[in-house]
Amino acid sequence: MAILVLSSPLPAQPFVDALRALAPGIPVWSEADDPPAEKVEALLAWRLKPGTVPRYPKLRVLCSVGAGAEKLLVEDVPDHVSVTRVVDPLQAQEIAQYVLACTLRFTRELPLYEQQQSRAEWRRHPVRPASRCRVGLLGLGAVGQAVARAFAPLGYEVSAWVRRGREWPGVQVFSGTDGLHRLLARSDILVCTLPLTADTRGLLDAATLRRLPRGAVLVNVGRGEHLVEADLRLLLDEGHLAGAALDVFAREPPKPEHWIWRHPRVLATPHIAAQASTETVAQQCLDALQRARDGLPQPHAVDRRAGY
Ligand code: OXD
Repeated sequence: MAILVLSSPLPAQPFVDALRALAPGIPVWSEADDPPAEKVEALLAWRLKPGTVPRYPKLRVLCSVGAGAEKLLVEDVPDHVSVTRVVDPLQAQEIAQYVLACTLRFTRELPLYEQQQSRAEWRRHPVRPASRCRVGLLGLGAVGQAVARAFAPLGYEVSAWVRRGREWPGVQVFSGTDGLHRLLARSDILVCTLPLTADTRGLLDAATLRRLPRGAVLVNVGRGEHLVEADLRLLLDEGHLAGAALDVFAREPPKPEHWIWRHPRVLATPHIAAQASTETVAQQCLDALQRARDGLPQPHAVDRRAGY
């Protein structure tokens, strides 16, 4: 029985090497090995096409190489196959660092000072008061919580929109449609940390973004499909939004001619806000396989109905 790595577009070899190093007794293959399908017990993958899973009749567990697993939730995954995702506290911390760095870049006017420096221009601008740097988080899961903790010492007010209302120290929490509108109206920085589900796809459209205060900034570390990219462009060009930091895109990478690469108010990064270590991914895949063999619950199971 074996593990098959289907991590495309991420290279498979680092995952294959890490799995082999941690479990020398288990055969580990990549697609290039053309493995016998009836031997595959676990798939480690980033995205799957319909028709892939039924090829492996002995499959027990489907492990995402990422924190998000929505691209594995294809219709033909049988109920007895567990779907798991990576949960890495360091990853949440890295995303919080990224969000903080992007936010401060905009709120402390670093692009402006970089332009001035290129002209050897010594000109001081007033510091934007914290009251105009209110942070609104979409989602307060492991990532949202790490982001909230990172902002706590900076004096920036933090609010969050969650599916089910709950208390969180130092964070004003909103839920429901009315709650979303209230959160948007008070978010100078809107940070999307949501999982991608049927309910959240396309949430960041013109109607939503227009509810932000004029001059707001969007930071998207959720999924590219949360954002209607053309609507973002409209709001940036109208001047309603002052900027956007995007680490995720509907198509990754965006085509070279995509406007997003060249827009002066966009910071575009190649899905690097966090990267779980290959060792962590491999270890969690091996644990998931062992638990599936032993009939134990999966601590990092994806709830297929909720979609995350
Ligand atoms: C993700 C990841 O799921 O980078 O986006 O892990």
